[in-house]
Amino acid sequence: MPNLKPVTYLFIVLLFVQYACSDSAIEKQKISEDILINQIGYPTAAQKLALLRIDADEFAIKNSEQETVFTGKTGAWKYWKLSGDSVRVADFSEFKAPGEYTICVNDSLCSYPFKIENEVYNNLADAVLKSYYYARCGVDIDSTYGGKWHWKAGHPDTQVMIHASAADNNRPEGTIISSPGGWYDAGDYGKYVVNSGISTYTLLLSCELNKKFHQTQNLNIPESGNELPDILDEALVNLKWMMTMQDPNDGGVYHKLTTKNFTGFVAPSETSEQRYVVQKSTAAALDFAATMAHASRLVAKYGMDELSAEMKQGAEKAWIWALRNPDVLYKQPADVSTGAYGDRSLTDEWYWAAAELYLNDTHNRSYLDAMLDHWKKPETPTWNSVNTLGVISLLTSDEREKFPAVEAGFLAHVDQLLAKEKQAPYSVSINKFAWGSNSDVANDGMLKLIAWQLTRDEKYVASAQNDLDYILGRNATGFSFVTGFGPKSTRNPHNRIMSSDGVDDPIPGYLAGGPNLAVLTDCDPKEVKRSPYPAASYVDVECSYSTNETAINWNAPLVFLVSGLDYFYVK
Ligand code: 9MR
Repeated sequence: MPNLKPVTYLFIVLLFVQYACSDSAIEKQKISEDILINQIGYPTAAQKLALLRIDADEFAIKNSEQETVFTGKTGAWKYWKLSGDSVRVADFSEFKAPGEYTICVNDSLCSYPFKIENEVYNNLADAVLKSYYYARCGVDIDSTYGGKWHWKAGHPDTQVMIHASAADNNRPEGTIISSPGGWYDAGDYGKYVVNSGISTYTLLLSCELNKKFHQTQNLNIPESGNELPDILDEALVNLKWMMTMQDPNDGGVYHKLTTKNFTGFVAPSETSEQRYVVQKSTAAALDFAATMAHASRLVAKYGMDELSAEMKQGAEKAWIWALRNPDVLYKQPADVSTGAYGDRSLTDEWYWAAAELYLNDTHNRSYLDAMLDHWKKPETPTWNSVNTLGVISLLTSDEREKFPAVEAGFLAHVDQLLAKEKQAPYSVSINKFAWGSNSDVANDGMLKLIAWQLTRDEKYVASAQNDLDYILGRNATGFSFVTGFGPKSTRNPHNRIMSSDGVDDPIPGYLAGGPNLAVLTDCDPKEVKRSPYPAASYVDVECSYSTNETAINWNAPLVFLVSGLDYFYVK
């Protein structure tokens, strides 16, 4: 033993402690993608669950100084046949101190960092709604509002041609009409009435039911600062376009406005193909009637009486057209290959439209009769299943008391969602993975928050939190499916604007469609491998239109879910 002074010993010991406790300890810690978390974080009071695909009986929550601030035991292994893997739950709901943390197991494997704080979703809520500003058709997206994402307008849609399938005596084939504005539907440049209906309605619903949250939200869009909430300004962009899709001669509504075939991955201003309105359909008329009837009530509350009257009249005319043309299903013309949104069963559209028109005119017996004729058990909404939207409108109106059976049906569906979630190893209600599966998760979450608004039972909020956790990373793929949110989040969505804007980072706030097995060959299967399990079959590559596209009907329930949770926790 060398003869050193005590102070030198102390110095050596300190050096060792520093080495052991900091650098080497941090080096020792590896980020593990097998610790699945909500990559943005959890509100202070929320239920907080992570999932582990690692064999560990205990877990630790560590702060940014690597200090353990909470420990817990993990749950039993549970196998999910939809993801083909097993997980153990780590529940740290009890831990409520705000800050930035990781969750670690076996001393060395840690998650990505995440936050615990009350307003943890504010930026997310703004971005998911602002995605609609970036989806505006026919306007310059200016850097004042768009930041590093900006481009020149394309698709003015002032010279749109009547397609043969839409021709009649008043507007023969080739007639030119003007139908500017609105939002691009998805990763393509089309505009589709059926899908616009549910998307716009869902934003209006968030505007109404999460009113307090939206009232103070500032998105930095051109209309910000006017007397309307930004979410209503944004919804009006699409409502005004939808109004141009109604034929003033007979009240019928064109199904869609697109080119004949999908255009290439070029910027909006570089496209020049002729755009057409294609076929009037009963689904388009009914979705239009429902959305306009609903919007007419809301805009009246903001003093827009003239617009309200116009919308109400448009809704009634579309309803009458539908009564006269009850079975005009959309049939894709031979020379058109853009999206079909071809619904085959319209009971739910009839119900939704009847309910909205009834709420505008409660003395009109025919709307009530139509509702009774088309009653269907509530289910999670999709573009082709919209009866539950009518149910929600009824239950959140002054007429609620008159519809106890409707309310019971709605709550029964949501309770079933909660029962499914309890059974599911990933603590999520979804158990069928269709194209756009992430929107089904978001819509489940929306319904749960509405159930909370109706009952004030907080079990629904905890369950909605699980849906958001899933979307933000606690799922079998380990991806946060919202662009720009989360260290491992979607970066390469199937979206023509993002592909052509010259910016490497995706525009933030877009929800990717999510895992499903609908089309396994959208990318070259030799180059892009896909999981055979529905809950895991997602790839973050541009070619995967079936798992990685963005769409207005997928973001809309996410707007509701994030805004609603924010409203709940921050209120
Ligand atoms: O969301 C739609 C999905 O339910 C269908 O299975 C799929 C195929 O018809 O189409 C999806 O909608 C697409 C639309 O047709 C065109 N724009 C992009 C939409 C999202 O992929």
